[in-house]
Amino acid sequence: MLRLAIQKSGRLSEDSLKLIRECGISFITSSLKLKTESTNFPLEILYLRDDDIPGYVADGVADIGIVGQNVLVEEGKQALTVEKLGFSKCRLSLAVPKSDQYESVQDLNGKNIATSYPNLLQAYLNEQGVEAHIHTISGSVEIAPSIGLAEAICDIVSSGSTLISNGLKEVERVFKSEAVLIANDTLSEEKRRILDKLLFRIQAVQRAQKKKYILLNAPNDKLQEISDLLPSIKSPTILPLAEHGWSSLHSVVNEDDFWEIIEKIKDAGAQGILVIPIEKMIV
Ligand code: PRT
Ligand code: ZN
Repeated sequence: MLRLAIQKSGRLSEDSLKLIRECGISFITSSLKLKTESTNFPLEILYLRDDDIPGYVADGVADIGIVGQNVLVEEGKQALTVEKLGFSKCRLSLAVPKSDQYESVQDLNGKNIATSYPNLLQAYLNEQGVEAHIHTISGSVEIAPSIGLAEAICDIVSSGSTLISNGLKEVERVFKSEAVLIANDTLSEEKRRILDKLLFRIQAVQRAQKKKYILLNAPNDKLQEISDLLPSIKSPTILPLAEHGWSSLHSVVNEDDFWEIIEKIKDAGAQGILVIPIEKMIV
């Protein structure tokens, strides 16, 4: 059985559980439980504080874990990153009071900076050749300038609204992060095989999330033009409609190109366009 550590409650929890469920892995959750076993896959889930996950994986208490790259790098524990998971995207940024004059990172020389990420911040300051005083605090970092604890902060930013509501402006991006699947670097062969199975499913789920299935009707003389606009896995599926001279065309499109493609195929004569989410995609 493979042991997976995920965050018990916080910003990573819901998406971590959702991903495991989308992989067809069933388990019973309870807010009181600290671990559960899957009923249909050799997986045990441990629920932990996110900060503890890299250490548990490095020590082999858990075999794999889901954690933000910010926490993984900050903790500096030995663990392999096996897959980027694409959720909980955020950045670690430096911010100063909105009214401050700020030209470059050199302005932070000799300043006090409050953060919960001293290691990531120190590495960045070293790289930039800046000497500043780092004050490590565990939370409410954004209020540090207004209470006189520091002139600048270094904290996680997502939408940026927390900075704005605290009268701060983002001035430098220190680190980009998203959730990743990590693994202990000395897994047994049997556990590695289970991890490979899990990874195969995760990749199928992730591939599907970026794609949409598209169905449309078109007159036969427009099919070639429309097909050329639709980059599909191999080539689009074309089925004749009951109405003479018309066909139904099925294909897969990238979510990113989606609106641009829709406009073009409409202009080319496509009608009755349906766009459907894909649950899993095996290639
Ligand atoms: O209790 P536990 O220790 O497990 O959880 P935690 O409180 O330490 O972490 P949690 O649940 O807040 O975050 C878990 C992970 O989610 C982080 O390590 C990041 O990898 C990721 N993540 C993504 C975020 C955010 N987005 C985020 N916006 N982590 C924190 N924030 C906070 C940030 O600290 C700031 O206070 O949200 C605020 C900024 O958000 P915006 O949208 O206003 O910019
Ligand atoms: Zn934490």
